[in-house]
Amino acid sequence: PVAIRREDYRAPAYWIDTVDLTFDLDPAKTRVLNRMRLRRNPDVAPEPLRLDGDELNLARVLVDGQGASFRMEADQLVIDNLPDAFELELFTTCAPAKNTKLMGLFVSEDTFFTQCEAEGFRRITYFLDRPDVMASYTVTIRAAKAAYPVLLSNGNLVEQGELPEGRHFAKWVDPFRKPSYLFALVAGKLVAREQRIRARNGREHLLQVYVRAGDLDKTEHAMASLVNSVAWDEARFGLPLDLDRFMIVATSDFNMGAMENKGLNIFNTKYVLANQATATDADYSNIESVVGHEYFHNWSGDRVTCRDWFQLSLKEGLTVFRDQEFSQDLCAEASARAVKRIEDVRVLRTAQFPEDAGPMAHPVRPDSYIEISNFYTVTIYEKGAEVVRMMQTLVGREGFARGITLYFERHDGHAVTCDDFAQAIADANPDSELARLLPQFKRWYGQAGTPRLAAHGVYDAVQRTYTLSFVQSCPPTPGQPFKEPFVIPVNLGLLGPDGRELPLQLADDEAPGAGTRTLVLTRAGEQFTFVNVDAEPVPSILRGFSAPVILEYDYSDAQLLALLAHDTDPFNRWEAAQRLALRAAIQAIHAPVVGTSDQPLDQAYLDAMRRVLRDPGLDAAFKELVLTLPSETYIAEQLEVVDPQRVHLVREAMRAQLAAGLFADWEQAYEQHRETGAYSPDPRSAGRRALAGLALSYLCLAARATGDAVWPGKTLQRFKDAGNMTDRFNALQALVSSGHALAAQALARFHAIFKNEALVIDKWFSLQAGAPDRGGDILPLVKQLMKHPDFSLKNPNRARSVIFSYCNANPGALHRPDAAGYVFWSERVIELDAINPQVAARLARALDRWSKLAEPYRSAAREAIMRVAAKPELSKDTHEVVTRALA
Ligand code: DPP
Ligand code: ZN
Repeated sequence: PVAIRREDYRAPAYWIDTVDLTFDLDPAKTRVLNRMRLRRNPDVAPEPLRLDGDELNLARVLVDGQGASFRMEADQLVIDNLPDAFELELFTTCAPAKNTKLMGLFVSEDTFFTQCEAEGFRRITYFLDRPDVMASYTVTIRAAKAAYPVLLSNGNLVEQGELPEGRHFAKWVDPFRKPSYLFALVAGKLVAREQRIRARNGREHLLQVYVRAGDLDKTEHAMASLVNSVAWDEARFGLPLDLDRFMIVATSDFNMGAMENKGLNIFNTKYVLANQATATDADYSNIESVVGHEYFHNWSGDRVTCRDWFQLSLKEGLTVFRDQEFSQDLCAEASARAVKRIEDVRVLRTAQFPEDAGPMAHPVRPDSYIEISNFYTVTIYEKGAEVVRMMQTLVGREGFARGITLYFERHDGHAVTCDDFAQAIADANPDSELARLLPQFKRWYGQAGTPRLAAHGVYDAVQRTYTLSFVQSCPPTPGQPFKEPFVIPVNLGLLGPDGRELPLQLADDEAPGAGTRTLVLTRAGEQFTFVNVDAEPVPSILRGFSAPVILEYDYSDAQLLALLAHDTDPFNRWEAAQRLALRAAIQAIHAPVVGTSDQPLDQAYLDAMRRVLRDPGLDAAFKELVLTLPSETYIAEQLEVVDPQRVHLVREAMRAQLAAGLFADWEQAYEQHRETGAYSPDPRSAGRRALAGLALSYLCLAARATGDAVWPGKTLQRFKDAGNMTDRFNALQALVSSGHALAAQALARFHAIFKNEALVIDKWFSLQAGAPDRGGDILPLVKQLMKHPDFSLKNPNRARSVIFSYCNANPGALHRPDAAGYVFWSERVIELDAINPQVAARLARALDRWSKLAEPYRSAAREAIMRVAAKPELSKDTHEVVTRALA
C-alpha cells in the first residue's frame, strides 16, 4: 500500500456536472446505470479520465452514446482521447448482500443502505470519488414493492409509480450539488415518525425519522433533538435548514455512529432509538449530540465541504465544536454546562492525549495517510474541536459568530481547506489576537503532539507582586522531531487565602479586572507579573480547559484542596480533585508493593470527598464527576513505564477505600438521590441518577469487603423495580462490578427481559466484558460470551460490545502476565479484518501504547502485533495501524 500525501494535491482533470443514477435493487446482484455529464477542467493539463472503482463488475462504457475503448489500471477505469465535454454512460453491477465491509451499498436486516464516506461511492459506480468534485444528482430507484416499499435518496421526491412484475420506482432530485461521499440510498420496510416545523423565516419543513416497524415508540427523543438542532443553528449562527424534507434513517449494521448525507442522514440505531425502558441517560445525551452533529453538518460539511481528506477536521472539528456548544446551550443551568464541558475534556484526555503520544499521532490536518478511514480519529474530531474553541476564545463569542457568517458567505457551495476557515474567522475579527497571530496559531493544524505547559508562581511579599512564568514544549511525534511554540490561550484566576477570587492587575494595566483573564502565550517561555497582590495566591490556571495542553504546576495538596473547595471555575474544582487522586495513585504505583493492603488515599482526600458529597450547594452531576476516580488509561498515561496490573490493583484499592471510608455518606447520598420522579433525561434528574448509581456501586463494593448482605439485596431489588433503564442498569452494574454472587441472577433476568432489544443486549455483553478483572476471570468469560447464540462478529455493534469492551476498554483484564489477552486480540483482529477492515483497524489500535508497557507485557504485546503484521492479505486499514505501531 502506498501513502497519499497532502502536498501532492492537484485539482481534478475533469469536473462532473450531473449524475443520473438508476438502481435496480437486488440483494444478490444490483444493477447500476450511471449517466454523467463531464467536462475537462481547463485549469489543468490534459490527461486521461481515471475513475475510481472497487469490487464492481463493469458491463458497458458509452461515451456520447457510442461504445468507447477503455482500460483498467489497478482499480481505476481509464479512458483516453475524450472530448472537452461529453456524456459518459456506465453500467455496472455489485453484490450488496455479500458486502460485509458495510461500505458502498449493503443489506442490513433485508433493507438496503449506503455508506459512502470516505471512499464508498466507488463501490457503487465508477466515479471521481474525491470530495472536491461536486455534482447535481438525480436518482431513480427500482425494486420489488412488497419487499422494499420505502425508496429514499437525497433531496426531493419528484416522481414515483408502479412497474411490471410487482416492482415500483421512486425518483429523487437533490437541489444541491454535492461530493459523492454525501450520496445516500435506502430501500426497505420502514416506518417514519413525522413532524412538520416552521422555521424562523417562515419556511415549512417535513422532518422524518425512519425505523423498523417495532421501533417507532423509540423515536421521540431523536425527533425532539432534531427539532432543537434546527432551531439552535438558526438562533446561534443564523444557519437555516435549506431543504423541504430532512430524513434520518436508522440501521443496526453500521461502522460509524452516523452519516450526514445531504437530506438523508443514516444513523446507527444506537444513536436514534431510545425510550426510558431501554435507554440510559447517557444514551439520551449521545442521541442529542449525534443528531445535532449530523444536522449541523448540513452546513459545516455539506454546503461547504473539504477540498481533500487531509482537511477532514475542517468539517469534523468544527462540527464537534458545534454539537458541544449545542448540548451546552440546551442546558438550563450554568452548572450543567460545566458538567458537559468536564465530560468533553475527559474524552479528550483519556482518548486523544494517548493517541497524540503514540504511534498513530498525527496533526489535526495530517500530511499523509495510507487508508483515510483510519483518520476518523479523536485528534481530527475532538482536538480539532478544541482548536476551533480556542479561536472562539481569542475572538469572543460574537466575533466567532461573525467569523462563521463570513466563512459561509465566502465558501458556500465549495470544497475548501482548514486555512480558509481560520482565515475567515480572523478576517471577520481584524483587531483580534487571532488575526495578529494567525500564522503561528495555525501550528495547531500542522504540529502533532500534546503541548506541555509548565507553570511556576512566585510571590513577592515586599513588592506585593505575583509572577507566573510559563514554559511550553511539545514532545516529538512520528515524522516531527521538533516543534515550534504554539499560541496557547490560558484562562486564569487567582484565589486569595480566604478562597475568594482576587482582582487581576498586570503591571501595565491601569485598573484591576475582576474574574477570569485570558493570557495569550506565544513563546517558549514567558512571564506575567500581577501587582497589588496582598497575599500569596493560589493560581487557577487553564480555567474551563482553555487549551488542549498538559498543565504542570507544582501544587501543594493544600492548594489543590483550596481550589477544590473554593474555585469559582467548576472545571478547575473538578480538576483539583483529579490531580489529588492522580497524585495518590502515582505514589502508590511507585511504592514498594506491601501485600494486598494498599491504602493509596489519605485522610485529607477522603475528608474532602466527604465535604463534596455533603455540600448542598453542589449539583449531583458535578459530585458524581468529582467522586469518580481517573480511569486506568488516564493514570497509565502519566507514567513513563506502565505495569497495567499494578495500575489496576492500585485503582481498585482506591475504590475500596472510597467505598469503605465514606460508607455512611454513600448511604445518605443514595437515599437522597434515589427518587427522581417521572422519568425525564434532563441534566438535573440525570445527575441525580448518576450519583445514586455511583453510591450504589460503592455500597456494593464495601459490602463485598465486609460480607454485608443488605446493600447487595437492596441493589437487586432496585434492579427489579426500576422504572427506567438508567436505574436498572446502574443497579446491575453495581452488582457486576463488585463481583457479587447476586450478579448472576440479575444478568440472567436482564437478558430474559430484553432478549428482543438488540441495543440492550449490547449493553449486557459490554458490561460483562468490561467488568473489573479479578484474578484473570474476564478473558475466559469473554471467550464464553463469544459462543453465546446472540453473539455475532458481523454486526459491528455486537462485535464492539464484547471484543472492544474487553480489548480497548478493560486494560486490567487485557494485559495478562500470561499474554493470553494479546493472543486473543491478535486472533480477533485477523478474523475481523477478513469481514470488516474498518472495524478490525479500530480494534488493532488497542495495543497502540505497547512500547510504554513494563516487561513481560511489552515484549508479549509486540509479538502479538508482529503476528498480525505478518499475516498476508491484510487490509490497508489494519496494515497501516500495525505497521505504524511497530515503526
Ligand atoms: N459520519 C461521520 C460523522 O458525522 C463522518 N462524517 O462524523
Ligand atoms: Zn461528523
